[in-house]
Amino acid sequence: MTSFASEKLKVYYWPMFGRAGAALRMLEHTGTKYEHISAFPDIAGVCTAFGGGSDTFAPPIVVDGEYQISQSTAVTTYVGQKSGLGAGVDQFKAAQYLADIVDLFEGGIGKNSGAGGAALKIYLEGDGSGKPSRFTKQATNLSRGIKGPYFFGDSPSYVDFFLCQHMDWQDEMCLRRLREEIQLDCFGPYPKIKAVAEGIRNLDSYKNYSGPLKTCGRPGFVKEDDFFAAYKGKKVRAVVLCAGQGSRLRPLTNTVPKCMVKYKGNCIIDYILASLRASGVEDICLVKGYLASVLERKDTTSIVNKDYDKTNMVATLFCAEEQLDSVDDLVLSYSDIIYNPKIVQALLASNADVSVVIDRQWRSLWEARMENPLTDAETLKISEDGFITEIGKKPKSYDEIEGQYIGLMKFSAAGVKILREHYHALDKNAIYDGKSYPNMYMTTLLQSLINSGVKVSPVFIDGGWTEVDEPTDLEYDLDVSSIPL
Ligand SMILES: N[C@@H](CCC(=O)N[C@@H](CS)C(=O)NCC(=O)O)C(=O)O
Repeated sequence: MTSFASEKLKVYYWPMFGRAGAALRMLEHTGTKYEHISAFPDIAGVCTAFGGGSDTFAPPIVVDGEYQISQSTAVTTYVGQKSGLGAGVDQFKAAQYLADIVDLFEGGIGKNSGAGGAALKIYLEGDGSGKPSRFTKQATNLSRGIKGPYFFGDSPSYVDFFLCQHMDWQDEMCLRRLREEIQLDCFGPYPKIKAVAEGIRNLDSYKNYSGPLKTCGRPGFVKEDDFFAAYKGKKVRAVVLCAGQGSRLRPLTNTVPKCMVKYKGNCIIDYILASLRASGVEDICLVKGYLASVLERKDTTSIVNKDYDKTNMVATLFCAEEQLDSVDDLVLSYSDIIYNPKIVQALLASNADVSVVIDRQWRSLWEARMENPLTDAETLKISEDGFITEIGKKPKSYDEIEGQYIGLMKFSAAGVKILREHYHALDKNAIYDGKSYPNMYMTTLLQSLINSGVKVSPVFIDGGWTEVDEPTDLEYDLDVSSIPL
């Protein structure tokens, strides 16, 4: 039995459940007639916030005959009590729980997630001091109020609908992705709270709702990849491309892959691992190919490019595609280069979506390694606003070389997504700089990204690295003393 003043209640709210979720769900559940008014001029007329002349500030607003009420807590109480969902409810405790729910979901999760993934992490998990987080205290408190299965016992009340409204909203904003991608189920330790939301979601009125409303009408509200990356603390993973045969280094590569050739007494790969780890990059995946079983390194993961003899760098990278999620940043490294930790740190410090290490002092290294540097060097041009416009072509003169690509780069979590989508959208039958799709060079892919409008940022270095292509490269004297092997 309902006791509304009017035949048909008016609910003024945007075209979504949002903060009107509890009221709308209760009206659906009790079969009460209502009109959902969501055109802006109509909403504005009842909202002081938008110029209206009443004492109700912002949506949701319920109009029941002469009576007009706002604030989602008050609206929920009004609709709940008048629609019969206040039976057995201690109204004073209910007022407390509604405020507690707002404090936890809007003040806690909402406000902190608005400040970014890092702020939400501290709110949910604590500041690392070992003291319980604010969320822990609030959720413990809220949970204690629930008799079970619902707040006031066996049947759902308006407080339960209100909790579910908030749970639905925050699930959509961020909690679902935290559970799925970061395995963080923040309400896991509070089964009573989860049971309330589940109980409401299992009601026929909720399950069978077929109207147009979604929890959140605007996708722009929902947290994006960078938020989750910030939550994870910008974890960086590295993929090292180790599939190559290194034919020019034979016989040194007859029994080991190229990255295991020794430079100053140590395998090239061990310099790479040491520089990455010294810079805090622990999660390292080696993509192996030629003599895969010979390359074993502790605390690394690996994947094998079985077609290593028929494919090139890009195809090798995409063998590790399962490593390329859109949460972690990715450092991508060739395995025939040796670089010091400072170079990795400069790369990590870049905030760009795509960052490529560029050596401005490349010429002295090339001059030491070969007779005519121009024959082996590649073009690199930078725009006035500081982005790479051209990379990896055959240069006609030194003017076309503003630095040299070294085979080390970083993609932000968003950059990884851009890279993957771009690569998969390319025509697999086309020829790229004279190469088939599986044989595409990394610089060709970077150029293709640039051509499609993606900003590729140089991270300039001045030496501190070398490359091993020919046996004579092993004679070059790089100072490796800062690489902690
Ligand atoms: N505390 C109020 C907040 C109301 C509110 O923020 N409404 C939003 C839509 S969900 C709005 O349109 N606000 C407009 C404004 O504050 O200017 C409640 O819970 O009802």
